[in-house]
Amino acid sequence: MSGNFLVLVSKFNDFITRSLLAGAEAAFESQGISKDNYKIIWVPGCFELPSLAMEAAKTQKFKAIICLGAVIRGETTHYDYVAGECAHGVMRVSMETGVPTIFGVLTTENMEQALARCGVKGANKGSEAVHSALEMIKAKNSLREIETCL
Ligand code: INI
Repeated sequence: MSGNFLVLVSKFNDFITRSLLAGAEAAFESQGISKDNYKIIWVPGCFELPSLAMEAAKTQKFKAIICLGAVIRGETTHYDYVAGECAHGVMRVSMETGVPTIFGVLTTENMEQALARCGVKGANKGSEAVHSALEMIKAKNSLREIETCL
């Protein structure tokens, strides 16, 4: 599947998010999607993912938008605000624009849990996010086909 995909990546916890991005890029490659077919933009933290995703989605120039980040619980309630707003915002982008916008964001209690989910060879939320994007594009196409038969 070719076309324009946008990958937004959070710089916060970049030790983790760089691995998520590597997983995403490997997933694109495994699906025959070359680097020409996707763009990558870094944002400061997960809190900033939805606003840029919304701006991008509104252009209707992207088949899907993949948001990658890692929110790791600290000692304050900051985690809840960042993770909650990010999840809510990403869903809002999908719902309001119709552009599949994928929540490839780890929300974990600690660094160990995050490391276990960003392995380049094992479980990798970045890789899963790309597969979710492709599935959503296919699902949308199926819906369009059904609609034309009604
Ligand atoms: N951003 C993250 O992506 N992950 C975190 O774990 C995190 N924590 O825990 O603070 C985080 N905070 C920064 C936030 O996303 C914004 O960049 C910042 O608040 C400026 O708006």
